[in-house]
Amino acid sequence: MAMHTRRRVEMDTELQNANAYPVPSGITMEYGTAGFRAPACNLPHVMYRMGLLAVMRARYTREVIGVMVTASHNPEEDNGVKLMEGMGEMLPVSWERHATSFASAHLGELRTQLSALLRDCPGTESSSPAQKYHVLIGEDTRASSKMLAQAVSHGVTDLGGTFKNFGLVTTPQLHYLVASHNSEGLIGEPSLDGYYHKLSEAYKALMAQSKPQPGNEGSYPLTMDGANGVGAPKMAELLSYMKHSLSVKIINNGESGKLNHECGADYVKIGQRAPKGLQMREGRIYCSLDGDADRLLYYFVDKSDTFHLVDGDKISTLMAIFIQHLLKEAQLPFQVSVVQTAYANGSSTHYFEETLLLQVYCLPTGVKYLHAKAKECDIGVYFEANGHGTVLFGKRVLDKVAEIMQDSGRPEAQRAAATQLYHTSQLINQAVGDALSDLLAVQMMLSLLDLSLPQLYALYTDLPSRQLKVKVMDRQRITTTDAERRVTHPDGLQAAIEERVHRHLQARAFVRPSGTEDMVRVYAEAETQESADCLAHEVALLVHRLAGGVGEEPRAPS
Ligand code: NG1
Ligand code: ZN
Repeated sequence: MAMHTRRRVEMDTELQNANAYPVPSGITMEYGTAGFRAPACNLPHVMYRMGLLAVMRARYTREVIGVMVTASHNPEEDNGVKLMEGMGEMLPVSWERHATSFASAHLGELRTQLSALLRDCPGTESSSPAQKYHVLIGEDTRASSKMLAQAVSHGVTDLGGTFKNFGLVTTPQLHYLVASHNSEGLIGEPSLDGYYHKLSEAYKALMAQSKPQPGNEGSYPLTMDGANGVGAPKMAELLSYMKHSLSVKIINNGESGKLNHECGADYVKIGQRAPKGLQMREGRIYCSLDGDADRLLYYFVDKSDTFHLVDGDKISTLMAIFIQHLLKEAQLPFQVSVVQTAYANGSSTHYFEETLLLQVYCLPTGVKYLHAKAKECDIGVYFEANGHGTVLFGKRVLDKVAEIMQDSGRPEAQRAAATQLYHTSQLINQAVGDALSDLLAVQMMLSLLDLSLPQLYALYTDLPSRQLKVKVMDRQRITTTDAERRVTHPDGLQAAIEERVHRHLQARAFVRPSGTEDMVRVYAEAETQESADCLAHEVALLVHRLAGGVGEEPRAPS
């Protein structure tokens, strides 16, 4: 049987569509922080090859695999692809290198690589005729997504796999679909209806347990910026399941504006400003999604019209406080841990450690790292400052929660708190950061804690920060250590950064190559905005000078 399978992939006829997807000359790509991302015109061959790889991975894991066609917050002209599996996790790092070498393999090499993978990965070689290798495909709203999703499906069928293309879905919805398929309904029905049903029922159950606080939600009406992406129509669908338990005004819904253009979570976060055209008013609250709805940020203006951002760090603060409170009420001795990246504001880390007395971990950028760490915790709250994150509940915790819920001998308050923990674990997407699920969770937690968004914002004061980008000849020449907080190469760069940092108060700075753009990212924070801006510029200059900068030197802040 193994020999038969091996021969099949080596035969020309088995890769019927391969000739339609030649590798363009001069293009090599790496499977980065979030899969492949590039201008859409450079991607058809990558998509086809990811269809092939998805089938190989399905053979190996014996699970349904997901392939999402999206470039998230990148401009409309870009696109991208990432694979997901099992309970919705990202492709493991050990297979990212197969993805990278498949992506630029010409036809002959591709066959050789497929054969090598069949040979080297136990499991990929054996196949029973009854075993179906099934791939779920999702697309975002980009004009190129349909054609690219079709290229994925050609790769799938060329290796004898079957697929279902769900068309327009958010990235987290595809994660849910993959996880629910693989768990045979245990986490919910494997359909969009199942997704909406699960979220809306959990939300309603939690809100039903809240003491009536008339006017709470009404006094903070929510406006959601959909980034002109897939999150807008999907939020509208979710609202139709909410039966008036939540009302959200959706703007930038994609009917006229361009995807991620002057709107969306990335625009709001980087510029610390509202999406273009939005007139903010005191007393209202606002949030922004990114292009594939896995990031969420909130914001508001105060009396003097000053803009305030409630970023991923503050959202994790809310979630940690809420869960810590419920654990206490439920008399459960479990630990809440917080997982961050180096981009987390220093004040948030301080608040978690010193005020909430929680364990904080710092991991390299990329939710796959954060997710893996959070999974090791009793309850792991992880958010990137940019608004991508979720809360994971360990099995030990959920088992104990179930036990208390069912034990009628326990005090009512303890059982109520355990029930709320259970519904919270159902509301928050356990596979991946999910803007729609996070939005419901934030609304619910603010309401149940009787906390306003400005009150959440005021729990601690962010240190002023600045992010810049520097173009260099080869960004991979910069290597880092200590969760990306220190540079190890080129020589001298780290010492020079430290020397600049010491000139500022409460300062910190680091640089790392982006995994999604051909840029080096610079981050600085300090006691004042002026100081953070100045430090970021100084460090950007160092990168340009010591790490092969391209074009003009970064300009000083005006
Ligand atoms: P890169 O380009 O590697 O910095 C960005 C974000 C990540 C993550 C990925 C995937 C920052 C600083 N970086 O990665 O956190 O969200 O995109 O979308 O926000
Ligand atoms: Zn995204």
